[in-house]
Amino acid sequence: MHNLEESRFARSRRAFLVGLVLPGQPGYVVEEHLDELAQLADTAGAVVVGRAVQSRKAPDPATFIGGGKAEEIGEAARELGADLLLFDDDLSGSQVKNLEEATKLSVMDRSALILDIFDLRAQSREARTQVELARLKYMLPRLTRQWSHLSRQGGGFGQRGGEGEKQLEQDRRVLRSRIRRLEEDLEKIERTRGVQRRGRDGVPSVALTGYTNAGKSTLFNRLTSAGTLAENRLFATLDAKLRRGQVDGSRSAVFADTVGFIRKLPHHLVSSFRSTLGEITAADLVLHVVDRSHPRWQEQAEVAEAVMDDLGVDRERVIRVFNKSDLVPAEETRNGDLWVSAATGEGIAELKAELAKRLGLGGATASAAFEVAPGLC
Ligand SMILES: Nc1nc2c(ncn2[C@@H]2O[C@H](COP(=O)(O)OP(=O)(O)OP(=O)(O)O)[C@@H](O)[C@H]2O)c(=O)[nH]1
Ligand SMILES: [Mg+2]
Repeated sequence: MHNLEESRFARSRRAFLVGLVLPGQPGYVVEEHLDELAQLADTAGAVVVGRAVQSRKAPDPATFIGGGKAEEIGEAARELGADLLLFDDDLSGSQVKNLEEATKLSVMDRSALILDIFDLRAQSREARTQVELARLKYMLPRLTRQWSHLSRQGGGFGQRGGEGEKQLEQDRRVLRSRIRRLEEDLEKIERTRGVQRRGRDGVPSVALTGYTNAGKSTLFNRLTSAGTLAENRLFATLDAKLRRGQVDGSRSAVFADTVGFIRKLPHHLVSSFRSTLGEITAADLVLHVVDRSHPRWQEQAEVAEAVMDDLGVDRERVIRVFNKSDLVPAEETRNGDLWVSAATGEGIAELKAELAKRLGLGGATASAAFEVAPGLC
């Protein structure tokens, strides 16, 4: 199995980015999407050497961008010393195969790149199990007779006729049984999380969520004085982190820092990360952190809201907070929205007051609820 995974890694590769513009889509949006893809590539450890955008009426079923264009891009990319083509959209197994043939380069799609990053970042057993499950589910429909890396590993690549089919069927069976085993492991982990959560019954909980790099961990640190890794990289946080923080005076809540979302997040990742994301669905309040200084903050906020809807988060429980106010002209920040700068601490007191209000922490009689369950740091 490892061969397959190694062949999909972006680390230390020289990557050339490819985007597709469809009718009605402004070119600058695709460029901004490629900027994000470049950030993803960087996070995955690749060096970006160039990019190209192709306009078409519709994706080409065989090669996504069209055969002629593929050859052209392959040549341009090879001239720049690229050894990997990164596509901003999802490709089928046969598209990858055809593109690799036409360009003589390795080809990876956006989902594979995101899975690669998650794989790099996952540390806990829970996160590793979730990432592996998502990866196997991604691979399963993409195993084709021509493009079966498992077969290649087993020495079966290039086999003819029935041999290849048999090998492919065997590969699929191996994947399916590994998927089942991982799902069972995750169910156990999820049950444990449920038990732990019940142990905190009566303690108000606030989950931080939002687009990747919005500043969730930085805000979490502000709210809880925790030393969680915050960095200018996508998906710095994969494990949900729990910690208590003061909301007002003597009273506290349990805060959860969670994995960030991104445009076109592979849906297998969302379903595989169900146990981690459970912190969001189970929380009394959800703080939706938006990097308001980002040129595409609206799209990012919509992406996060769509994932929350998918997870079944009740919108009533969501508070939207605009972060990075220090990077936004002051006049824009006086509009009645909740503005904070997790970096400078500006607006944090107002945010806490809003949290206290929404959690109903107004009266002294409620103070019994703020005894935090043992076992929480
Ligand atoms: N200027 C400024 N930078 C901020 C602010 N909040 C966070 N940052 C920076 O934004 C980057 C991302 O912050 P994180 O807290 O890691 O973001 P995150 O949402 O946890 O990201 P992931 O875990 O990767 O999804 C870091 O470089 C932070 O220093 C802010 O209020 N102002
Ligand atoms: Mg984080």
